[in-house]
Amino acid sequence: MKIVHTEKHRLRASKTELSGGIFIEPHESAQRVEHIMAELSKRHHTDIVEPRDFGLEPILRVHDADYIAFLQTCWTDWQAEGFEGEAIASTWPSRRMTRDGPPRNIDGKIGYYCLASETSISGGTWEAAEAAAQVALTGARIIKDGARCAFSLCRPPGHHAAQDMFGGYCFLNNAAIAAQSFRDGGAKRVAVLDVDFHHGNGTQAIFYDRADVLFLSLHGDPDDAFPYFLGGADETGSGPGEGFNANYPLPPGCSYSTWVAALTEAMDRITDYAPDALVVSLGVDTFERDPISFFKLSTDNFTDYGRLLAGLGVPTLFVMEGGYAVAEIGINTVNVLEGFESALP
Ligand code: SP5
Ligand code: ZN
Repeated sequence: MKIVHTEKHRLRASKTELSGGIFIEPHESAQRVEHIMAELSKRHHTDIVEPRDFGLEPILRVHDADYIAFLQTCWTDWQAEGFEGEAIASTWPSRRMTRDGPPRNIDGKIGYYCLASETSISGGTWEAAEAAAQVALTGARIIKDGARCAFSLCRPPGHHAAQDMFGGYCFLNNAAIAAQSFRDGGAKRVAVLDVDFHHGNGTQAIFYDRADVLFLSLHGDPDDAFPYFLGGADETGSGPGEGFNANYPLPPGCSYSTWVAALTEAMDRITDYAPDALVVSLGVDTFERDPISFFKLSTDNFTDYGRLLAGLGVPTLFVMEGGYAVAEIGINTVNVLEGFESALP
């Protein structure tokens, strides 16, 4: 399958992640992509293409213009304020604070547009995020042009980013931007299946009131896992989107058999929906040795579910999301892709 990749991911080079009250080296690092690229090369996947530039228009179909302007200027504004460290939110419009809209000061503004403080913004973050969105759009284009599947090796990831919020290592919702581009390219129905360990709160929020994009997510129960405040099984969509959102929260220690039972249910929902295209938010942080997650998938399990996904018979775009067991991220990711390809007719 064609793999879309750009070295511009390296521009996302934040030095800090706020974790357990201290600053650590970010889990979401350039090494992740290096390991995936090395494994692709080792296993002779050589059909690697650069992203095309589709401009801002398809990004603005998903994200608010004021949010994009914030991302573009955040780092400059933060530095102009005289702060020494990376840009990190500390004050939010939380319950019982009723102001609507962003304040002028960047320290307030970043809280307005932020959903989790582990993610800091530094020079190059916008440029890398924008390039990752183009990687997703290029993958969608390859499928619109007739391919059965493609892999968009996006970094930074995207599924936590909502219309106007960043966090969870995400800035632009690459999978949602790709899904919307399928719709704008004439697809009647698009399904987004999120198999990252974490709930895809951003993707859910973006499509929650719409019936033309079915969102399904398997993830650590938000009672126990980030992003905590969305991802319950009772969230089924709103208005015209009622019935087009499906969450499968799963418990700590979740085995592959439990996980794949939920996947099978989700796949049945996709089959009933009969989408013209499928976007898979592919996080491999479901791995048993992932440092921030609590599922128990083995390396072989990734191959197995890759095979199952091919059985849906829908043109499929894989969009890279999370996965922080860096030494195994390449093996697990390529296993999904090879499992998928091995089961194609
Ligand atoms: C794209 C993606 O996978 N984003 C994940 C963002 C997770 N951010 C919060 C991480 C908090 C992890 N704390 C768990 C400590 C386990 N020792
Ligand atoms: Zn994740």
